[in-house]
Amino acid sequence: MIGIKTARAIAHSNIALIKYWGKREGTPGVPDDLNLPAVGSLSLTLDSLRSETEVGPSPSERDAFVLNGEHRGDTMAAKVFRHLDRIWAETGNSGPRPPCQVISHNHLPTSAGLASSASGFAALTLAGAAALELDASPAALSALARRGSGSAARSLWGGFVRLERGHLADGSDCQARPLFPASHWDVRLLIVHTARGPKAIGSTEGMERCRRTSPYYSSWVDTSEGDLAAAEAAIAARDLAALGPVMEQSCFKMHACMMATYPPIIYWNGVTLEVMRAVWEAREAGLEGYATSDAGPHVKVLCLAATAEALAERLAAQPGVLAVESVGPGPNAQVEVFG
Ligand code: 2P0
Repeated sequence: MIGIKTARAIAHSNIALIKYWGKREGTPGVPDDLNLPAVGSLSLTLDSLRSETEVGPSPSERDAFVLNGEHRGDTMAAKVFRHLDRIWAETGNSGPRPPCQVISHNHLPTSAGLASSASGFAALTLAGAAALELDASPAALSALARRGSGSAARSLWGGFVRLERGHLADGSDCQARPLFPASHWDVRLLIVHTARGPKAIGSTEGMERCRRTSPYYSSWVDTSEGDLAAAEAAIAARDLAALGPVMEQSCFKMHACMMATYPPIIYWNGVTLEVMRAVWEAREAGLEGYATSDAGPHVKVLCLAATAEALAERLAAQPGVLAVESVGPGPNAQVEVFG
């Protein structure tokens, strides 16, 4: 039996300013397991919201997964071990993968539209690759993280990160790259919580339903590259008034595409919409913020650090809002190997 190391990784969550939604249709002969996105995306990595994952030899003959102190044997555990199998396959080792123990802590609500899969699969990829001694570049690790979850490819780096759609059938050019570090721009993302509990429909299923049934899907895909270029230029110039409208429109195009599926997919609740209106009203009143939302009912608002406190206070006073967290740009993911 081949011995493995123990490695621990920390990866921070990210929120897409220009969204990823939809997967490329499979190429004959290429496994769907590559999880190739139909569009590129651009995100902000978040401080304080993070996953910490340790991968090491299992004390028993079987794989074991512990999430937030609880042993899991469900579909989430199956996804974790499938991802370790992918990493193992990349090492070129023959024979079965040694049984692993994965111990993970999510310092954020799991599966509530706050991107736990992004930080979770990024940390798992880094810790798994170090434990199984895969020699791979950061870009190759990003492509590997993408196979666990598309948004995870972006969580390897801090600050502003872009994931290219890529065009190669094997997905090797579908990798994220850091655009600007966290220190580039002192912005805040206000996370406005509007509900408790997990989301109603998983992203993977939602994306597939959009591709199959939404009449707006092709427009969504066709307009993404232009949004990415405009957003990247606005971030380079630290121009919030240029970034905000593109970012809001990317969000609304994605949700319009979802709503037009059959059956419809609506991740928002009434409070979500009221908060968005409150963001626009605050903007008119001189508190500049721009809204986005993901596969869940929470609203995330991008603003400058200097505006964050006053805007957060105003949004927290909105009826139905449960909490508002102010989060800054986060750092690169890190990994440490023990013995
Ligand atoms: C994003 N989302 O760009 C978009 C915006 C949600 C809305 O990436 O199927 O968990 O595992 O590749 O990454 C959420 O989907 O999806 C997501 P899979 P993932 O952040």
